[in-house]
Amino acid sequence: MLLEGKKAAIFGVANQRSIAYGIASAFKREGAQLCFSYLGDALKKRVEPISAELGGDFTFPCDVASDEDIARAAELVAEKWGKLDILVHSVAFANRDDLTGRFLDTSRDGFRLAMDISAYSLVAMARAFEPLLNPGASILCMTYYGAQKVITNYNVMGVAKAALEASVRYLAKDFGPADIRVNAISAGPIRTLAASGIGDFHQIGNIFSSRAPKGRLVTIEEVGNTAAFLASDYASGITGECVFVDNGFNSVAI
Ligand code: NAD
Ligand code: 0WE
Repeated sequence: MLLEGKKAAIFGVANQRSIAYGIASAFKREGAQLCFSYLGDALKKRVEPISAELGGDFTFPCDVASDEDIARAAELVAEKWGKLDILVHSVAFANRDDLTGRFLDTSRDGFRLAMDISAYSLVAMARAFEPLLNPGASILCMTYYGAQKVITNYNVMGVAKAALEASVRYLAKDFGPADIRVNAISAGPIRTLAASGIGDFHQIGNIFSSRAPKGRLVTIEEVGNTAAFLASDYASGITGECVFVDNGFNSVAI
């Protein structure tokens, strides 16, 4: 088992279709101990049974827009476990109105919200958990190709993911001397709650499947398996990296 004896905190499970659920399942299979955050009481009811199913040790509330919440989460993990080996950030949010039409029309508040929850929160979490992270620890986050190329309607989220990917590189530099790695996984489109919240996932899925070398969507299991590798000691030479799990989509031009 790749992750035996490692303790992982997972942020971003909403339901069994969440990418974070695919990651947690793979971690569980590979022998990791798990704990889960949830956003608000509405999601507590969903996350607790999932934690029970995957043998999680505990769950805790955390709105990543709140430094207090993040500090409390780090205190709780320190209390329960002492140390941590894996931190998973699988969280994003922008106003629905900002994920359609012209990027040009993004308001200051909409831009700030998307950047805060989808990009800055990784920096805030990394700093709060820094004292807990063991040598050999791994920080992972989720990104999307819209950070690197224009994807219609992804708009302010593309800009936030570009900031997230750059943050991964700067964090990797800061954490490198402590033997702590920071990486991003760029997943192809997957029909999760967040993806269903956008207009035409069907069309995006069809375009993706027809252009991707493997001719189909990726699954949360495939993302989970890559996350397990990146969190494992086999990936000890990989940091500041963005690994595509997209069936080859990004490598094709025509
Ligand atoms: P999801 O809806 O299952 O997960 C998104 C999570 O973000 C939810 O658990 C939600 O509670 C959490 N969240 C939102 N605002 C938050 C806040 N303020 N504080 C704490 N948590 C908050 O959807 P998903 O597709 O699994 O998304 C997970 C990650 O994967 C996101 O970063 C997303 O951008 C990324 N991603 C998704 C796809 C896709 O097509 N689904 C592709 C590439 C990358
Ligand atoms: O990162 C994402 C989705 C992130 C997201 C989704 C929502 C929907 C509901 C952030 N904020 C919100 N806010 C809401 O109110 N993905 C990679 C999935 C996604 O989103 C798109 C995509 C794909 C793929 C938006 C436009 C075009 C393609």
